[in-house]
Amino acid sequence: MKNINGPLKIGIGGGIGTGKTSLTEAIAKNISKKISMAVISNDIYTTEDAEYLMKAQVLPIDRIKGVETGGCPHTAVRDEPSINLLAVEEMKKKFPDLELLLLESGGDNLAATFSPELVDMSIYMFDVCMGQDIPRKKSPAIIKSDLLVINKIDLAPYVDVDLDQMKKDVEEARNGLPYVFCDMKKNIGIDKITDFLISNGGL
Ligand SMILES: Nc1nc2c(ncn2[C@@H]2O[C@H](COP(=O)(O)OP(=O)(O)OP(=O)(O)O)[C@@H](O)[C@H]2O)c(=O)[nH]1
Ligand SMILES: [Mg+2]
Repeated sequence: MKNINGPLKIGIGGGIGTGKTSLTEAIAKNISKKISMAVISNDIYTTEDAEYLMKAQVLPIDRIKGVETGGCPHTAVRDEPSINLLAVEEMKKKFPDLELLLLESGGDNLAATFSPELVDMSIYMFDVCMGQDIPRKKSPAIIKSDLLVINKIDLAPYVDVDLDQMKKDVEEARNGLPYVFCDMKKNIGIDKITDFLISNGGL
């Protein structure tokens, strides 16, 4: 039984609008037929992202839960994650066979990380529109997340980002840890992310 220790819990964090919900949607489309999964999506005052995922019909409605954090996104996933821990327990109870649980944080800053009490591994996202120098600025999320996703590579020419240079800077910041350059609109990089979850998360 794959979920002998409960579902693999993956945190997806990153800047506002970088593509966290798009990634959640893509992962669900890619593997939800083979793997029992659910999503917990954080927003500050609404359940907008959860509603988006429900409308997109990527998973049955009862496998998607919106959490209204009401404050700084990182508080609810790092400093005081009780609201999310409750949501995790609720999903585990509803779906005892659950193998994968994705927890999307609200959009946040470069220091956003997840409490190890809440997730087993974390994915951090930034997008090329945030600027050429983002990987050089480093930060706990860029350096230490289990997987770094650099999204919206399709937009690099429009925001004067040199992807070859960005790759060199990412390599240096990650110091051997994995990363993936993605274009969610064209589904580029998604397979590498799901492969990472399957091989490193034991799915
Ligand atoms: N061009 C381009 N647009 C993208 C890509 N990925 C996501 N988007 C668009 O970027 C916008 C924000 O994407 P979301 O997935 O909602 O981002 P998010 O990180 O969940 O946003 P918040 O939860 O509000 O912080 C949407 O309009 C997406 O369609 C990409 O690879 N390329
Ligand atoms: Mg979102």
